[in-house]
Amino acid sequence: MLDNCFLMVETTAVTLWSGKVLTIVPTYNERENLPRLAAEIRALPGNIHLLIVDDNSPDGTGAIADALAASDPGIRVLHRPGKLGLGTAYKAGFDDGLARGYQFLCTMDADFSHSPQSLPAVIDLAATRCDLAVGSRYVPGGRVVGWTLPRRTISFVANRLARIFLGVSTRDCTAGFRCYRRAVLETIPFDTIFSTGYSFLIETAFYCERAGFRIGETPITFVNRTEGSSKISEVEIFKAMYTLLRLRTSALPWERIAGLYRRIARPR
Ligand SMILES: Nc1nc2c(ncn2[C@@H]2O[C@H](COP(=O)(O)OP(=O)(O)O)[C@@H](O)[C@H]2O)c(=O)[nH]1
Ligand SMILES: [Mg+2]
Repeated sequence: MLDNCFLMVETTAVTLWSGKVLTIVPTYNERENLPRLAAEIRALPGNIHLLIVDDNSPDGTGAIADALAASDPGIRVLHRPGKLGLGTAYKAGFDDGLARGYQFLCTMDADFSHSPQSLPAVIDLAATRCDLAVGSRYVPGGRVVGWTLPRRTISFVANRLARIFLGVSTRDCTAGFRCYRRAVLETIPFDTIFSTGYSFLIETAFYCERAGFRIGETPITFVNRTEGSSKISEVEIFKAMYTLLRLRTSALPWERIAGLYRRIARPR
C-alpha cells in the first residue's frame, strides 16, 4: 500500500487546473447556505464550475439552485426526486462531470464546514502531487471547531476502525472535502460500491488506496455548520460498521472460500 502523503499547500498552481474543475455540492435543505456558498466558489480563481445535486429538498433549495444556475453558466443543477443519500448524490455528480470532460472533480458540503477559501489548496494538491486530495481534519494543522464530544468521538472512532480493519492509511477517510483526478473516478469500481450514504466516503478511500492511487491530505479547519441542520443520523453509524465489516470480509480468505463454494454449489 502506498504511503499516504500529507502536505501543506501554500501557493496556488491555478494555471494547472484553471477551467478544468467541477465542484459537486450535494444539497438537502440548505437554503440558508447555498447562495453565499455558490457566490464564494464562483469568486475563486480558476473558473471553478459548480454542480448542485439536490434531492427535492422540502425547504425549496432546488428552486434557489435553479435561480443561481439561470444567472451563471458556471453553475448547473441535478434534480433528483427524493432523498436518495449522500453517496448516490456524489456518484450522480461524478457521472455528470466525467461525461462533460472535467479533469478534476471536487466534493464539498453546502454548509461552510468546508471553507471555499480552502478549496484552491485542495485542488492544488491533486494537480501537483496526488490523485486524490483530501481537505483533512486529522493531519498536523487540521482542526475541528464546534463539534460536540459525541460527534468528535464518532468521527475519530470511524477513522481509527478504518485504519485497523481495512489498513487504510488516509488519516481523514470520512472527509467529504476532496478533489479527485478523473482517472481515479474512471478506475474505482463504482458498480461494487454498496454504500448509498456517508459510508461511501470510507469505501471510495479504500478502493482508491487499493488501486494504488496516491492520496494526499492538506490540513483544513472544519467548522460545524451555523445554518441549517446536519442530515447525518444514528443509522449511519451502523451502516459504517457494516461497511467496514463487509469490506474487511471481502478481503479475507473465508470470503473467497465462500465464493468458490457458491460457484460450485450453484445449480446449473
Ligand atoms: N442530495 C443530497 N444531499 C445530501 C443528502 N444528505 C446530506 N446531503 C448534503 O450533504 C452534505 C453533508 O451533509 P451534512 O448534513 O452537512 O453532514 P455533516 O456535515 O456530516 O453533518 C450537505 O451539503 C447536505 O445538504 C442526501 O440524501 N442527498
Ligand atoms: Mg456538513
